[in-house]
Amino acid sequence: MPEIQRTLSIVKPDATAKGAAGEILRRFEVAGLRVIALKMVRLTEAQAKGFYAVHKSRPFFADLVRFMTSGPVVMSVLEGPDAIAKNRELMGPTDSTKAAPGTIRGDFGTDIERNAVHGSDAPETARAEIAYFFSAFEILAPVEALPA
Ligand code: FUP
Repeated sequence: MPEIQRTLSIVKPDATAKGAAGEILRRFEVAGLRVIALKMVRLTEAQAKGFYAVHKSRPFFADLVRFMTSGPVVMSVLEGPDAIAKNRELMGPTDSTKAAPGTIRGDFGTDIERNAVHGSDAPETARAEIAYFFSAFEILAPVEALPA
């Protein structure tokens, strides 16, 4: 039985600039991932630095923060069976130049930095990343639990 998981997705500034946010969310929904929280924001430098803190000593960090704050992003919480792996399968590999056509990064990314989307890589990081950007009040209860 697949585990029902939640994962954080970010449509990055390169993809929102291309007008691809709707198509990317559609791909999640078609694949059985339910959008249970959603917002469009422009990250501040502090928010982007905090989100990518694990990479702060890497040579690409400053560029990555500049890119992630260069325009709006569409952030969502996705829920569904094996949502973390499913999302990463839909995204394709980190380096867009190595991503197959039909994957989100293959279709909308440019390179390893401008790679269209972020997706959490494990249950613990998913929990931390969701809590970093969403309050509990912004995340919907399972639809099945809502009154008719
Ligand atoms: P991913 O889990 O696929 O998002 O990839 P990583 O956690 O390895 O990297 C996080 C982000 O750092 C990538 F989305 C893009 C950026 N990055 C670079 O810009 N250059 C690199 O060489 C590696 C990663």
